[in-house]
Amino acid sequence: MADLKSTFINVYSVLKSELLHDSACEFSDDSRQWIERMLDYNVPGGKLNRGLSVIDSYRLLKGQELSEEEIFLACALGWCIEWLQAYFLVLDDIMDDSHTRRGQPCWFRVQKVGTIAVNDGVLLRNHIPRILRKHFRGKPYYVDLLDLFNEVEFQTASGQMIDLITTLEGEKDLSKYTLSLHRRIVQYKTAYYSFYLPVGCALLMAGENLDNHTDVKNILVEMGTYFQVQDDYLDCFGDPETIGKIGTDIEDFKCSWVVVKALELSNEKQKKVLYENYGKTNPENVAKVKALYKELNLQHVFAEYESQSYEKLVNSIEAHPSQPVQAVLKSFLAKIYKRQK
Ligand code: DMA
Ligand code: MG
Ligand code: MG
Ligand code: MG
Repeated sequence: MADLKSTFINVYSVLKSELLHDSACEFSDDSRQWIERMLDYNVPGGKLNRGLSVIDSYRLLKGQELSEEEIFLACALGWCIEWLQAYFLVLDDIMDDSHTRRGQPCWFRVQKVGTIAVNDGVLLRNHIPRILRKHFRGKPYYVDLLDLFNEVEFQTASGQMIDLITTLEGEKDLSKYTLSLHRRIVQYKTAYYSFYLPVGCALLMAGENLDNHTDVKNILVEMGTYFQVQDDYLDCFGDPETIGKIGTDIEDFKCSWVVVKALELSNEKQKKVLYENYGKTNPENVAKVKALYKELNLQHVFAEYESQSYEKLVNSIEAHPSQPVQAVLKSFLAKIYKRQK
């Protein structure tokens, strides 16, 4: 595993160097330095779960050791997902008015970056088809790969839109925050790119037709939903040192799983506390919301949700007819169950 991670990191350097010497653009030393710093700051610093899963999944689907070339290609695809993630996060942090990410200031908060971060996001996004063209153009699954990335990007941006327009000033209305709205948001903004995309990439490399794997997609979307509920929970109850970011969901009036559950469990008096304090930046308001969450014992409610989701996921995985697919899904689930970051 440690070895796989270092192979993966080495491929990052190769891809970065190719992008810095992209012949379509005659970069000056200054531009090259900007891109390099921007990439190093935003692309490799996360858990790398999504990227590494492509290699893991591909190996399990093939059922035998991979050649060096196959490992390189799986790593390159894994990095494309990490690039996509970096692109979404750079923009997400601006829109969510966040402060830190992966234990450092959000990119747009760095001196001299500011709104240039928007264009950096666009660049990150544009690096993906360049990597794909360079390494996959001759492959029979090239078109399907491009189509998969495009489709998933569209789904994610649509999810982000729903997430954001629910918080619009003047339209803040807690009564519309239900589990079904929450589900729609997280399925689109998180599940497709974080869970379906890595396995979709591995399936394409293994020569599969994605149309034949909607059952796998459904399970992965369920897993991604569970993952975003964890993210919502950690935003409020996680340790910022461990998760590398300071939560902003309460301040941002987000349709988080935590507030949806709180609304479900509140009596009229408690609901009033939520209506009066949710979505305000003043720390006193935030503290009142957090105190109510504790009063409602949401930590316990989450622990129950977590074990139930796990059980359901294991059951649907074990009902899948293919052993290699089961192995892929179980390995993914093991990486996130009871995660603290
Ligand atoms: C994350 O939603 C979704 C995308 C597409 C980045 P979020 O704002 O809850 O993420 P985070 O908590 O990491 O800011
Ligand atoms: Mg965010
Ligand atoms: Mg967000
Ligand atoms: Mg979050």
